[in-house]
Amino acid sequence: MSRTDVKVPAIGDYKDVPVIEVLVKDGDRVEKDAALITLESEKATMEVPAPEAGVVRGIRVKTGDRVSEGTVILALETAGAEGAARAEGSGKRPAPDTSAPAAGAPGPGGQPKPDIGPKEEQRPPPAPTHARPADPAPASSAPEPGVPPWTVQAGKDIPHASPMVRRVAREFGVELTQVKGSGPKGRIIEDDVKGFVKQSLGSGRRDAGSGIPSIPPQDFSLYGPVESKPLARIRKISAQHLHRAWLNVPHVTQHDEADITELEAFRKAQSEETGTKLTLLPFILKAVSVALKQFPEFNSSLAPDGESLVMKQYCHLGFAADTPNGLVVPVVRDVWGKGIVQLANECGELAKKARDGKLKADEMKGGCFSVSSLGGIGGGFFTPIVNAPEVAILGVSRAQMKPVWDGKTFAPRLLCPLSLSYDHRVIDGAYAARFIVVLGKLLADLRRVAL
Ligand code: CAO
Repeated sequence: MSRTDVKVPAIGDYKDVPVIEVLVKDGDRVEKDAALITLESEKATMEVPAPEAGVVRGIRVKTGDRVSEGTVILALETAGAEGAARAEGSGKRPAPDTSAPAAGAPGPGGQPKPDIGPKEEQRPPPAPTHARPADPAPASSAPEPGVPPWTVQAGKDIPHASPMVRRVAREFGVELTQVKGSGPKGRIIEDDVKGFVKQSLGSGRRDAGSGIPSIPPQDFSLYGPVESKPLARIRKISAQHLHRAWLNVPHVTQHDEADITELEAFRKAQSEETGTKLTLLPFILKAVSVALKQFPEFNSSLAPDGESLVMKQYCHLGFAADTPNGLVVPVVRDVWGKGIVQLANECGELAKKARDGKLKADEMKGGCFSVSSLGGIGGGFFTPIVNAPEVAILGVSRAQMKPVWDGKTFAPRLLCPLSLSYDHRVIDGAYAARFIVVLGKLLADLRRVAL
């Protein structure tokens, strides 16, 4: 057994660098190159590695102490020459030579190594970890004279955290750019990571560890005045729901235009005759319900194990309603059994309740298929997000009068843009195209609804 003092290796021109973490304690057995302490200069953090395997004896530094090149940080009890010989004799691999290459020879990462004194003091250079967020990105990876290689890492967007905290974050699958640091100068400490994990679990967030690269937070106030506006509860709920659907459902959107010239004339005439304000929406719902009967896979949901379809023997249709607090989707029940006037009345009541914030949870449940109508507002085709576990949604945009070739001449026709998004796991493109063609025919000639 022999005892070796482990000293801070060459760290360029830096002096009095603070120790921010002591990663070992007396009696710990460490492997060669295991991190012993973490130092932090103004520009970067780095770990001082164990020069060889051994047992930690007599730690001489604590967090907050300042060290420079040559400061003894601890003693390491090692097997020494005797132990190495024994290891060799017993067939075990002896510890590799830890002496550093000659001054000027490339070190790890191809960087020239600074001269670090007498041979017995030569150690592998401190493990580079990360540059501080405020570091300007260097123009090249070559170190400036007098600057140790580890300070030259690019890293403008790399969060400020010690290697140990990074390890903890890696273990939990936490993206450090998402974590707010509470340590000195905004450094992320272990408790920040743990707090983030707790919060993520509590809020049902899935971005930690989901494998989806997160968007690094930005300080927008750097570019102009900003203010914070809390999200309404409905918006937060629908955001989660939409995000979940977007991530789970492989979407395809099929567009088409339905000729609603006759339907529009009928709608206006019936509004007058019945005294009920009939918008396009109830007609769309009715036509969709008939198309769903012909294409029952659109009226299904994928079983959670993905092995079968749940075919629904009923037809409840949701429609997206724009409210001051965000998007809600009330559901009209049993559309197969209802006429246009009844559907118009129910849509009107549900839309009013939605705007007044009086919809009950039950009135938004059980939908088989949804319609998102932006026709009252304007705009062309769009790509609605499937309201999972439903398998499709129809987007309806504002109808416009357009010239249509009828074989002899161009005739003015009122064309309504339709955008059908569907879950490609359940519905094939050809099936979807047939559905939208049939829907177009139903809307073009409402008599087909009665067939
Ligand atoms: N083309 C032409 N005109 C249309 C039309 C279309 N596709 N759709 C509606 N219109 C007309 C209506 O007929 C009505 O005209 P009149 O007053 O002359 O009769 C006018 O536009 C207003 O209709 P409306 O949109 O208020 O009524 P609606 O029954 O068609 O729609 C509702 C009700 C609740 C769907 C709607 O108010 C709404 O909230 N739409 C927004 C849905 C939404 O936000 N979707 C996005 C979800 S994804 O982010």
